[in-house]
Amino acid sequence: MEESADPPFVETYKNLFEKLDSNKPDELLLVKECELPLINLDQLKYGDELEREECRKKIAKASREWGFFQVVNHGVSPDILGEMRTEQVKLFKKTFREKINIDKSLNFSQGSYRWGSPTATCLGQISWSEAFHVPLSDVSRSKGVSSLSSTMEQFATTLSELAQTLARLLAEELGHYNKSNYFKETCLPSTCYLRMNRYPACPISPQLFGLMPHTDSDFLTILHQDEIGGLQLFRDGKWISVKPNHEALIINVGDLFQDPILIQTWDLTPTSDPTQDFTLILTQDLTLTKTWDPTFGLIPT
Ligand SMILES: O=C(O)CCC(=O)C(=O)O
Repeated sequence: MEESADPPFVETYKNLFEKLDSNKPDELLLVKECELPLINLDQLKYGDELEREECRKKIAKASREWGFFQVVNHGVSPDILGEMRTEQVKLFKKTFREKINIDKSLNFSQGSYRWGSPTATCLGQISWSEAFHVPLSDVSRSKGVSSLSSTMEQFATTLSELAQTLARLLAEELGHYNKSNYFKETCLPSTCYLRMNRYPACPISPQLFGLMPHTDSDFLTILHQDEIGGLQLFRDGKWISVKPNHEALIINVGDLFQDPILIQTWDLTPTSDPTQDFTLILTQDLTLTKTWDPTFGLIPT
């Protein structure tokens, strides 16, 4: 029998499934789809002073009002996004056994591969997903080991430049104009991560989370979702679903810049296309040797 690529979700959680309610929960039916504010970064790169200022204002407004926005003309070419996605699909197609051992062959730190929720004691605590969560220091160390690691390195470098630009703009929004090196010094490669997520279809129930509700405890997260989507955020007292835009990157202003915003993923409907239901994430976090300076301030909402 062919070995499975999927983690052993069903076997692991079978006792919890006994408590399953066969009705679709209201929350799933009621979630509305929304489009995040869309910002064209060409204005920032190629615009005159007035256009650049207008773009900065749009970023600040979206951060204040949503804590989330999407950017196009972000500098990450469709080619590199496509190559990264191809490598991601190939990686997750490996058997579960290969995935749990892959850190050695790729020179990644132990535990880079994760799946499910080890401590779940009820259905609401299960994250029906698997991920490679790789510090950028591992990404640069492994460059050249395989086509995956070289592509990851290229992808992470471009995304990090974008993250640094956006973080600097947000710091300026908080009145810190002299912090041009701040993020280079505080977001070191060991505490910034490239995460590749996969949300396998759940044969048991649509009631389970792809990722349980959480907040991003970093400066900034950049996310690319495929056409399937599934990302939801909590806004004005209810969950809303973020409409996928394949050309755009989603920016989540993290907890170090703003009051925490709850996010979750929730779309485990089986798809006929095995190259679907993946996301790519870059997180920019504080290095462990630095303590956060609370006078930095939070973007008011
Ligand atoms: O994959 C997504 O849409 C969200 C991922 C996420 O929130 C995470 O990896 O922390």
